[in-house]
Amino acid sequence: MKEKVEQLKAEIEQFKIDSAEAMEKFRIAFLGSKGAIKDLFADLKQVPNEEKREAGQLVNGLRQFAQEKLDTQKDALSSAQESAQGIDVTRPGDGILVGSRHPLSLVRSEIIEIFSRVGFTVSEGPEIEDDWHNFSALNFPPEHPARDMQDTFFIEKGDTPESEMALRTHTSSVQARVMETSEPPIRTISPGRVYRNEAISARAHCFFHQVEGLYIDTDVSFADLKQTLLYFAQEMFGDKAQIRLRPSYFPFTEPSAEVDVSCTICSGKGCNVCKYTGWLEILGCGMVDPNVLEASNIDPEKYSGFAFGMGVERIAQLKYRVNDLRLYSENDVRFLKQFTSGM
Ligand code: 2U9
Repeated sequence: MKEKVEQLKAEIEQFKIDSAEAMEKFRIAFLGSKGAIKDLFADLKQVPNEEKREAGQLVNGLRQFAQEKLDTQKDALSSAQESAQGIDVTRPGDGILVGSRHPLSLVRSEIIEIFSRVGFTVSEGPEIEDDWHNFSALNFPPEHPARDMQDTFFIEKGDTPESEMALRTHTSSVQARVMETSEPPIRTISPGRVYRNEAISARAHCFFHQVEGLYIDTDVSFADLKQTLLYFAQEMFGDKAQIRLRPSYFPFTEPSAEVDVSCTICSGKGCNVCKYTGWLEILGCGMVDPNVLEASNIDPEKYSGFAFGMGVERIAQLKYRVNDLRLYSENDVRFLKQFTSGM
């Protein structure tokens, strides 16, 4: 057995592996299922018991020797092939580009996260909406300018307002649907894309993103609204943020207000971002108009509610200092790669 092993070892040493074919021949001759080393293992059966251990070690060592030669030659052969093809195997690899999340996605997720912590669920609905859910159920009078071709993209112009279909102009339409199908208490936000018939500029776009919120229950008051919005502003802009409300008008809320946050740059002292007022407008809000509750068969004598709405682009503009709305939809990687995939 010892002599056979020595002889095979010499043959293995002398075997020249200089091509892929030679390598395969080597593998078959020595390591294959019908190869010389397999035969040696079979011969072990005839070896007397007291010599089996030593003989077994010899044959195992030989197999390892042949395998190592095969592996080394394999590496040498592929490096030789690569350098023959002009490949520099020592060159560092190209970095893998990892994408980042879009700033609007980051801000939308953050808004959702903030309101989920105080019990708001997320509702979604169609982008092509009927007149009832986009306008009538929300107390828009028939002659309201938003119902005009100038302001809204109509998909189907009908003979009557009821038969018209349009791209939704706000996500309040989603909440009109929620009110129809669920009983109070309702506490929901609806994030989504909305469309307005506007000329595209740095300050206006024909589509943008909103998060609208709705809370309906017994005894919901304006104080609940103010506290919810203060909580939101401090979570979004830091715990020193303050808010102020200015009276306003929306068809679906009464009373209505616009909400400003203390300037995120100068903390209210006055700077060119807040035009030296110390305040930045962030959202609109109000108590749900009783007509809106009634339109969805919710008893305004029993229930009251507050609602609010904000533009995601506006919040992202304040958080990331983006001063041109068009940047959000141009897909310029120089813009997009500045945002880390933090969330
Ligand atoms: C229902 C009833 C009332 C949602 C509201 C606003 C005020 C508001 C704008 C902010 C900037 C939209 O993106 S924006 O142009 N929104 O000012 N939205 S109250 O009121 C509702 C919602 C649903 C059923």
